[in-house]
Amino acid sequence: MLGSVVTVAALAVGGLFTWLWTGSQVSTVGEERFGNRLAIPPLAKSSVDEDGTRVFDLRMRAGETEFEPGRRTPTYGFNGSYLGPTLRAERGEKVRVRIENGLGEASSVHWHGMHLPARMDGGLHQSIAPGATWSPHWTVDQPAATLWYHPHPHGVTEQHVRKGLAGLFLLGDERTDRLALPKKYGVDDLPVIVQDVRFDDGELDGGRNIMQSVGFLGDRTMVNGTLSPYQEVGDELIRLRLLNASTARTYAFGFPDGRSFSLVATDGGLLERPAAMERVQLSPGERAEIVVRMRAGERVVLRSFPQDNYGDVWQRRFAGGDDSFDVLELRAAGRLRTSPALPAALGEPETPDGTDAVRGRYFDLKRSGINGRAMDMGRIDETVTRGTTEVWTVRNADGMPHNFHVHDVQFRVMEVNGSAPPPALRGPKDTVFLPNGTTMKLALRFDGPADPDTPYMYHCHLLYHEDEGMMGQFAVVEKGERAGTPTGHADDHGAGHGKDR
Ligand SMILES: [Cu+2]
Repeated sequence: MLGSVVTVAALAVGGLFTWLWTGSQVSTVGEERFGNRLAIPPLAKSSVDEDGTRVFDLRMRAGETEFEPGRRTPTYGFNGSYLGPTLRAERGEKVRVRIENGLGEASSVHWHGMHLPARMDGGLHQSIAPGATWSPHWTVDQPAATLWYHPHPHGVTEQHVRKGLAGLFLLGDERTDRLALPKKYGVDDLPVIVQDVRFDDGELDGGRNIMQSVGFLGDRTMVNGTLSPYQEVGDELIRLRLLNASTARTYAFGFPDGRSFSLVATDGGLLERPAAMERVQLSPGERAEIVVRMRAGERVVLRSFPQDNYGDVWQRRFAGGDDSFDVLELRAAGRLRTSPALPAALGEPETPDGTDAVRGRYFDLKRSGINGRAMDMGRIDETVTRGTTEVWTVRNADGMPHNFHVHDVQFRVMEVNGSAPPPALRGPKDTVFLPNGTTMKLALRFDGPADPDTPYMYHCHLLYHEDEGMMGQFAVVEKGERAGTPTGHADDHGAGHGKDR
C-alpha cells in the first residue's frame, strides 16, 4: 500500500517535471506566417537653431497599439503609441533633445552608448516628472554607430522599456559616410529592433515564473513593433542594424541555410574590417550591424538559434538558452540592384588597448548586487580620473547569465577567460554578455568632462536585475579631486524637475 503511494507520488512529480521541462522551451521556428510588412521607425524631424544646434523633440506618451488587427494593447511610445523615431546626427554636431514627459509617472531618457556629460546622460539622476520637459544637449564626439535611447528610471526601467519606450540614435561621421556600405535607410539599411513579447488577453504581459532567473521571457518576437514581419528588399547587399531591445532575452542570430554574413559594426561602431560569421549573439542592449548577401527571388528568415554557451542545462532550458525564434523574413525582388563590394578596411579603432592603463578595477556580478552591494543612488562606488585609461575585470560566477553595460564610454574587450576575444567582440563595445563562468578584461578610457557630483552608471542590462539593484555608480573627476555627493538621489526625487536644464 505504502509502496504504491510512493510510486504514484514519484510518477506525479516526474510527470510534473517532464511537463515543466518540455513546456519551458519556446520555439516559433516554422510557426510564423510573416504576414505583416515590417514597420520602419520614421526618421525624427529636427531643426537647426541659430548657434547651429540640431534640435529634436520627443514626447513620451501612453497610447494603444494594434499589434494584431482588432486587438488594442495599452503601450508607451515616443511621438507615437509604440517605440520612437530614429534620431540621426553627425560627429561634431551639437544636438539638443527636448523631451516632454506625457506619461502619468516619472521616467527618464538615457542615450545608450553615447559619450556625453553625466548631467545629460539620462540615468537615475535625471528623472523627468510627469508633465515636465528635460532638454539635454551635447556635442557628438565619437565614431559613426548604432546607438539607442530608452528610459532609465530607478526600479521601473524594465516596465517602461517593455511597454514600448525605445528608439534608435544613429551617428554618422565623414569617413564612414564615404564608405561603400549599404546606407539607404529603410531600403538596404534596415533598423531591426528585436523584442520578445507575450500577450495576456490583449495586454503586454511582463510576468516571469520562478525559474526564469533572468526576468521576463516572451513566447514570440517582434521587430520594430511588428509581429510576424516581412520586408521586401531590392539590393544584393542588405545591412541589418540589429538591436536587442528585449528586457532579458539573449539571441543568437543567423540564417537557417547556414549562410555566413559580414559583421561590420558592434555597439560603438565599425570593426577594422568585415568579419564573416554564421551567428552573432546579442544580449539585452547590444547591437550588431551585419551585411547579408541576397539572391534574386529568394525568401530568407533571420532566425535566433539555441545557445550552447548560455549556461548549464537548467539555465538553457528555463532561462531562454534553448529557445529559438523566426524573427524576420527578407523577400528579395526577382531582379536585384548591384551592390558595391564591402570595403576591406572599415573603422579606425579609437578604443584604448589597455597598455596605458593607470589602474585596474574588479567587478563581481551577483544578482544581489555588484561587488556585494546593491545600488544606492546616494553612493558613488568608483571614482575615475578624467583623461586616463583603466582595465576593468568583470566576472560572473553567479550561476546565471548576466551582462555588463558602462555608460559614457565605448570600451575594448581585451580578454575573455584569458584568451583573445572572438571576432564579434573585437569592435567598440558598451555592453557585453557574460554567461556564468565568464571573466572579461575591458580597457576603458574616460575622456570626461569631469563632474564629481553627477555619476554615471554601470550595471547588468538584464533590466529585471538592474531594477533589483544590480548596478553601481562612477564619477569622473579631475586628477586629485574627490567625488562629491550625488544630487537628486532617491529621497530627493523632486529636485530640479521641470526645469529646462
Ligand atoms: Cu544580470
